[in-house]
Amino acid sequence: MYCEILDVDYMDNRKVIDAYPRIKAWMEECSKAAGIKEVHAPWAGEGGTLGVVNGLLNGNGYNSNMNAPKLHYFGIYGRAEPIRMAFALAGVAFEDNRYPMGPDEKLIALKGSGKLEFGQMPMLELHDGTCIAQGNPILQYLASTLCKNGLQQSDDAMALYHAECTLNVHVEDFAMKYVSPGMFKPAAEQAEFFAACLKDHMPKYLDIMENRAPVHGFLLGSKISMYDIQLCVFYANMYQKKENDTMLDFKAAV
Ligand SMILES: N[C@@H](CCC(=O)N[C@@H](CS)C(=O)NCC(=O)O)C(=O)O
Repeated sequence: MYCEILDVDYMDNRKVIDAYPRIKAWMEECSKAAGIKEVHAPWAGEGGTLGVVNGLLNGNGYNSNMNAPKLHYFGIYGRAEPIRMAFALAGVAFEDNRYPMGPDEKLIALKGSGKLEFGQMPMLELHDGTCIAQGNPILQYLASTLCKNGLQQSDDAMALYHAECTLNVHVEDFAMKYVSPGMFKPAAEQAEFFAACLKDHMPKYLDIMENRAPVHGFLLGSKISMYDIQLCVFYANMYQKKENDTMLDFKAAV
C-alpha cells in the first residue's frame, strides 16, 4: 500500500485485529470521517492508508495562504500528524513546513530564530506571529479554536472522562511503557523488547481497547474528535513501512 501525500508505504496485515470487532469498527469510522481521504486501517479493506488531506491542500500537500497558520515539523507523522489531521478535518488551510531529519539549514535558522520555546517541534505559528509548542497542547488549542467546527465538542463531563480515560490508558499504560522505550533501544535489543510486548502486554491492551472502543461512532460522539485522532495516528504509525525497520516483526504481528 502506498500513500502519495506522505510518501510512505504501509504493511497490510490483519492477523490480530480481526478478533477485535469494536476496535475494527471504530477504525473504519475513522477512515470514513469527512475530510480524511483514507485512514490507514489495514483491516478496513483494500488500499487503506492514512492520507490526511482532502481538497484543501495543493498537489504537494502544501498550502500557500499568507494568513494560514504555519506548522513546523519533520517530514514524518510523529507528533505533528494529529495536528495535520485536525486541520484537514476542519477544512482549515495551513502551511505544512516539513524539515529533513538530518542537518538542515532551514531548521538551523528556525532554531536560531527564537521561535521554538523548547527548541523542539512541532511548533505552530499563528496568523499574528504567536508561536505555540508541544504537540498535544497545540491539538487541544486547535480543537477549541480554528478546528472547532470540524471536530466533536462536548460539555458532557462523563463523555469527556471516557474519551480521556481511553486515550490515557493507551498512552500511559501501553504506548509509553511498552512501545516507545523500544524505539530508543540499541537495534540488537529491539527484537526481544517488542517480542515481550507482544506476548506479555499486547493481549491485555487490546482487550482493554476493545472494551473501550465506541459501539457506534467515535470516542466523544457521532463526529470524530481530537481523541480519535490521537489514537488512530498511533495505529497509522505502527503500520507504516520503513526501510531496515527493526520493529518489523513487531508490526507484522500486531
Ligand atoms: N514534548 C514535546 C516533544 C517534542 C519533541 O521531542 N520533538 C522532537 C521531534 S519528535 C524534536 O523537535 N527534536 C529535535 C530536537 O530536539 O532538536 C511535544 O510533545 O511536542
